[in-house]
Order: sequence, then C-alpha cells, then structure tokens
Amino acid sequence: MKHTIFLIGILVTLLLVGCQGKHPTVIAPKVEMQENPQGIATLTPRFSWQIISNEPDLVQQSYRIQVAQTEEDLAKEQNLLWDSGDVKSDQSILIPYEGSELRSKGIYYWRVKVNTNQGAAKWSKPQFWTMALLNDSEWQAQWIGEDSLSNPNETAEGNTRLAARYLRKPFGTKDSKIKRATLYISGLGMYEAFLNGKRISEDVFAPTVSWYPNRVYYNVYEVTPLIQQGNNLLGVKLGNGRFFGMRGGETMVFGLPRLLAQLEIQYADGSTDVIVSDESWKVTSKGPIIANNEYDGEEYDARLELNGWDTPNYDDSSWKPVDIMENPKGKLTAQPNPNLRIQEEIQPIKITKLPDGKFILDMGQNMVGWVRINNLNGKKDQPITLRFAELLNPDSTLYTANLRSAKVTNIYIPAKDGTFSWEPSFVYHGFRYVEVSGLDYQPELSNFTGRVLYDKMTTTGQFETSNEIINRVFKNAYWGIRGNYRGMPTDCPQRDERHGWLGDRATGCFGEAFVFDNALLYGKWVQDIEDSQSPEGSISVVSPRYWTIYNDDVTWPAAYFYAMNMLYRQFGDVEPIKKHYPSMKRYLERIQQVSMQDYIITKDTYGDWCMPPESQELIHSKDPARKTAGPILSTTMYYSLLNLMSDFARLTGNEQDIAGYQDLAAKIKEAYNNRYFDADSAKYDNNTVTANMLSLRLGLVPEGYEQRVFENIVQKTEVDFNGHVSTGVLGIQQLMRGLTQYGNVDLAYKIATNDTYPSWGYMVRKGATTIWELWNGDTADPAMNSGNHVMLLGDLLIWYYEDLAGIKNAAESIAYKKLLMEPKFPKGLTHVKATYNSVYGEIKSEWTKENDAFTWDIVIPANTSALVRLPKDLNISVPTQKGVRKVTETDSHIEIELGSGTYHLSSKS
Ligand code: RAM
Repeated sequence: MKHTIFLIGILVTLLLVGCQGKHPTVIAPKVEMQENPQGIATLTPRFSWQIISNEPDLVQQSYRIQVAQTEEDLAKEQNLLWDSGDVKSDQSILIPYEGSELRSKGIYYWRVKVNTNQGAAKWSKPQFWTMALLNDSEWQAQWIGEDSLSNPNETAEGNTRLAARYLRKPFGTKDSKIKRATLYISGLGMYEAFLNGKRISEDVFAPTVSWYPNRVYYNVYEVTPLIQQGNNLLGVKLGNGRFFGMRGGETMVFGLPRLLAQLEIQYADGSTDVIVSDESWKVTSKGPIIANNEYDGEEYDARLELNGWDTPNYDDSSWKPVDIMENPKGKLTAQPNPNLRIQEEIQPIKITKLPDGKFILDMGQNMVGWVRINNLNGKKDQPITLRFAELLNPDSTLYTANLRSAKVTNIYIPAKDGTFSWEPSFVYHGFRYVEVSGLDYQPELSNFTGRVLYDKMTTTGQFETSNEIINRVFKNAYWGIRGNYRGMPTDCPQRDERHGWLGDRATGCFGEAFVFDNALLYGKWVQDIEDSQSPEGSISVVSPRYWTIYNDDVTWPAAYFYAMNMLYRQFGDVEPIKKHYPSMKRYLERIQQVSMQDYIITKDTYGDWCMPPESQELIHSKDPARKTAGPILSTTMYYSLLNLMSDFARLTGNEQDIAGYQDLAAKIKEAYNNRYFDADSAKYDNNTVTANMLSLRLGLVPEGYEQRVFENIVQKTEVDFNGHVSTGVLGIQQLMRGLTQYGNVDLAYKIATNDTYPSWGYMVRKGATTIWELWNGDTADPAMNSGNHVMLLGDLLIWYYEDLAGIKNAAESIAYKKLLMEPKFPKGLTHVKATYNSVYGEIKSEWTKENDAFTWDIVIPANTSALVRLPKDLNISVPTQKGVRKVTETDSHIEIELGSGTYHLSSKS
C-alpha cells in the first residue's frame, strides 16, 4: 500500500513536472496549512504554496496574492479585497492576509503568482476558504438532546452506558434557487449529521476532543449539493465520545450528549433561511445503537432500526420533543484541525476456528479503528459478538488482560435471517485479533474489513534502508503513531486509558512530524494543554485533563514547550508560541515557586519511566543503580525549557524576559553541577546513561568535560548493558542523536539494530507490529503493558532522518528553508532512502555506500537550498551542473552549497 502511494506520488510529481513546460509552477496552495479550508476563525489567515520547476536553483524573488469575494472578481481583478502587489520576498509559507476586513461566514477566493530567478509562474488556480461564525451573538441555535436516561441498563455512573440519540428536524426551502447552504455544527461527545439521508461528510468522531468546560469546537461544512428544493430533513446521531463515557481512574462525565446546529441557506434572490437546533426538533434514544462507549464498544440492535429516520417523509410521531440542554460552557471555537477519518482499509489474513465454535480473525497488523462486517449471514435475534485484542493466549483465545477494564466488545443483533453488513459509529479499538461469536458457519476473509482510523492528515515521509530491522521498526512506528492520533496524541488506543499524556510526545512529536503532517493536530493539542492549565499555572500531565493531574514537575509538562518548538522548526509556525507564551511563562514561574529549592528542581513524578528493569517480569525497575534521580531529570529538563523560552521570548517580542531566563539558567547550571557532577570521574550522580546524556545534550556539562562525560555513556552502554539501551522515556529522547553527535554513530546503529532484549528489534523479533509501552512488553505484568505506545521511540525517527538520511534543518533554518545534509555512515549500513515532504516540497536523500563506492541522489525543493557536508575520504567528484553554488574543502570535509534541484553525487571511480 505504502509503496503504491509512493509510486503514485512519484508519478504525479513527474506528471506535474512534465506538464509545466519551461516555467516554474505554483502547487499546493494552502490557507492556514489546509487546502480550501472551511471555517477559518482568524482575521489574518496565512497563505502558503510550493513551487516546482524542472530547472535547478530556483529562488522566488517576489509574490503577489489576490483575494476576492467571487471567482469572477478574482479572474477580472476587480473589487479585490486584497492585492498584495508585487512583494519582493522569497517567503512562500505562512504569509498573513493584509486586505480589508474579513467577514464572519464569508467565502473568499484567492490566487498567487510568483516571480523567480527562472521567470514568472502563471497565476495559481483559484482557491477558496470560508470564514467561521466570528461572533458569539450570531449563534441562534440552542443545545438540545434528551435529558434523561430512558432505556434499560443505561447508566451515568462509573462506566457509563448509554444509547445513541437520534435527532431530526424537517424543514422546507423557499422557491428561490439555493445559492449556498452552510452547516455550523457541534455535537457532544460526537455527532454524525445527515441531510436527506446522506452523510454530510466522511468525517467521524466529530468534533475534535477538548477540555469542554473551557472550549467546545464546532465544524463548518458547505452542504449546498445536499439540500433540495422543497422538503428537507436534517438528522443527527449523537454518541458519547469523551463527553459522556470515561473510564479508569476518576470517571469524568460532563453530562448527556447534546447538539448545537445552525444551517444557513442563502438564496439567489438574496434572502436567507436559518434552521437551528431548538425546541422544535424531535429526539429518540430508542434506535438501533443501544449502547456506545469508546472503551466498552457499541451494541447495535437491528430490530430497532429507524428506517428512513434521516429523510423527510419518516413518521416521527413516536419520538419526543427534544429537551433544551445546558450550554456546556466552553467557548465555542471553530475547529482548526481536521476531524478523524477512515484512511485505510485492510483485510484479515487468517481466520481460525476455536473448539468452542468461535472464530479468531488475524488482521496481520496491530491496528486502530474497527472492523466492518460485509455480508455475513446472520440469524434473527442471534447476536454476533466481536471482541478485540492485541494478542492471543497460547490456546489461540483472545488475550485481554492488558486491556484492564475496557470491554472492547461490539454486538450486532440481526432483525431477520440473512445477510447483513455493519460497522460501528462511535467506538474504536486497538487490536490485531478479533473474536467473532454467534456465527453458525465459517466466514470468509472478505466478510471483514479493518477500517484504519486517525486524524485526517497526509503521510509525509518514507524511509527505507539496507537494514531490515530498521525498516520494520519504521513501519511499526508508522502504524503506532497514526493509531494514536485521536484528535489528540494518545498514550495508547486499546485499554481503559487512551489519554493525551504529555510526556510520551515531548521529543517524539518531532520524529512524528517527518512521517505525518501533524501540524494542525499538535497546534490544537497545545491549546488543550493551555485550556487544562490551573489558574496557578500548573500543567496537567494529561491534557485535555480528563484525568486532572497537576504534579508541578517538569518532564511531562516539557512536552508543551517542545511541541511548540517542533511546530516552529518543522513547519515554520510561530503563532502557537506567540499565543501560549504567557501560559508557558506562568508555568515556569509556578515551578520556581513550588518545586525549586536552591536552584534544583526537586519535584519529579515518573522518573525515567519504563526503563528496562532488572527482571523481565517487572514493570518498573527497583534497582537504585539503574534509576536516575528525579531532580536530575527535572532540573536538566527545566534548564532546557529556560533556554527554549529565551528563544521564544526573542521570537515573540518579549526580549525583556530573556535576561531573567538566562540568569536563572546560569544559576541552575551551577547549582546542578555542584550537586551532581563529579569532575574527577566526569560522572553525574550514579552515572546512568540518562543522567549523563541529559546533562550533555541539554547543555549542562561544564565546558571541557563533554567528551569525558560522553565516554562514560559509551562505557556504561557497552560494558554494563552489552551495547543495549538502558534508558526509559527520558534518556531515550536524546540517546541516538547524542551518541552520534559526540562521535559514536556505530554504537547508535548497534542499539537501533539489536534484536536482543532490550531493543526495538527485540519487539520486532517477538512479533510486534507496533511499538510497545515496555521494553519487556512480552514478559511484564499486564497491569500496564500496552502493545501500542510510541513513547519509547524517543529520538529514533529524528535520528533516522537527520543522521542516517541527512535531512536536517541547518542551524537557524526554519522548516527546511536551508538544509544541512550530512548523513552519517555507521558500519554495516549500506543504503538509505528517505523522502520527506516538507512545507516547501519533497526532500529526498538516497545513498548507497559499499566499500569505497558511494553514490547519493538528492532532491532539494524549489526556493530552498542545502549545505552538503561529506567526509573527504569518500573522494567525491563534485558535479559541475547548474545549482552547485559553492564548494569548500576543510581538512576533513568537503562542503557543497546547492540550490534546489536533483543531484547525483558519487565517489571518483
Ligand atoms: C501511563 C500512560 C503513559 C504515561 C503515564 C505516566 O499510564 O500510559 O504512557 O505517560 O503512565
């Protein structure tokens, strides 16, 4: 599949390049990082584009953006709201709108034209965006639902159980022609909306999750083609999602599901109609979805089907008038990130019959989403039950111990004998195996489809090497990362948890950003973190804070800062830093007040979480020699936050804060080294790899001692751990880059390719198709043992890209405007092929190195450049083609400055 997408990608690029003739061409025009987005809430949306050219060394010299209210005006360049004029600049990402004021609910058309050193490009095809409802006063809709439990077995307590709500509203249109119809909609926990029997979108689990008491997201959909002249029906199904239906720890229930909808119809004669959720709607919870809870599963009783409920002519006389529900209070906010979607389908690879007549499907992959049933033969009243798990017991039955209290069970009850097809609406599971019971015959593979669910986003990176373990681990990471995107990055998708745990992503989010265009998801998540912050400045280490945990420690909250740094460095987006600067500042002050003593941050909660323990049955190590002291973790990480904050202060015009941060950082560094550093041995505290590595990589080691501290890391790893990883979630964030930066890429490579315990390769050897929560996931207690966590990836993916492929931002470069391409060549690795679709376009690096023969194919996107740096002993013959800007030789290296284009480098034969 991936290869097919890859090949199609190449074909499309070739076609585009082939069709464009001599001139450069603008492609991928975006507003607020999306193509033709709906419901933009900022008055200064930002424009981005890429340029392609079949000539090397393209530099944009100027751009011109035009915006109008109609396509016609745009084409005729009349009534323009904004004509930027020719702006001399090479900037091609995130350029803010500067035209006349944008209107709430407006639709805008735009185009861009660029001038380059290779001539002008034609105007881009017209694009559009629509504006959200900008003023709260424009909402005429009310929150509606069914404000009681009226079905057997429903409960709002503990592990909630609730039937889906179905709501409907018939309405008529005027005689005048319909010009445009737009639906503004939110439904908590989740909604699915239908117009005249048709889904308004393929989005699922909408709207995105949030900390509802502070913020509620709504979506905007243009629905013009779904409206008909005359009688119409707007129908909405409501499920629990995270609003009503939590599990594990403190149960968080915000209230019964509710809907807010406002449909605005504009007619050709200039008049409008507004259909809103209000007391005129009807509701029933007596439909087929008799229970839904994300953790427990969905139960569907086909005997209760409401055929045609979402079309105008349905008889709803048995339905009740809706209840007006309490406003959930959070600020209504246009959702900035796409919703979830089914983005891939897979087929099971095997069906096994168990002695008790049940069947086990093997999906061949630990996946996240659900299974759709296709044309199974059912018997009237005989439930078909699907249960999901990541593993099997030795006797081939489902292994569910690690799911804890989550029931993960879907039930379908047929209304008649015969074939049926079905899939759930409001639940998801993390699983490789599915147990099917209630069938009297052996089903076929084609009766089941695995529906892979995550936030709608593109895959941006491919990665392949001559080493099979690396390739497999990359694939496992790919499945694990996307499987843990659920409107927020979650810790895991299967057990009774599935929360936005901060620490899991602190550094991982950078690596993920090479593989997925996750900018909007993380941009939204940092808002969840701020929305979950306490008035005193504490950050909840689970955000949105469905579990409210204010530890006033550092290692997990650091993800807030790190994610924003990632958004800036990877995507060039400085807005989140600006927006959240005051909240970050409050948090830093809070820590100083409550968690710092004598310039050491003393509070730490999780330690170097999930390090490989001394015994394979343990979850957490008890051996003091392996553990890193909490204050080492929090002090080094806090130090890194102060440094980041100095950068952030500079970027956001808060220069007055910089001296304070730097002064505090200097004092912390001094106190920290006095307390924990032994200059004679160059060891930190008990000499764990994590203590030494964090001190080194985060810049706390006193000048001149770096190499000796590094030698301790190498010694410890090679001698005490036999060339294996010894760190948990903290140390692993710096390990691979650290080993490489200080000169031992071979040891990093060994760790990356080990298949003995503990290692990522060990997981692979034990059959993992995702990444485990624990290095010893195969033997540890199931109490906390997920087969699909991504936190142990640490900086592995960054290392794959930056160090193995040589795809890295040059110092001070943002979003790969200037690359530093300096691949490292560990012994044993002979081939790397990586692509990354950056905001400027596709970057490629493919090298082969066998004995003395070295070849390297590079693609550098238009309007960017690269500094290529290779050891002299590779004996490169420098190409003389256009685009090679400058060649410099040092004693050990050759440096070549390249403009955009495609290059082939090789060693002299
Ligand atoms: C576990 C979570 C998560 C981790 C916390 C501390 O419960 O799964 O991965 O961040 O603990």
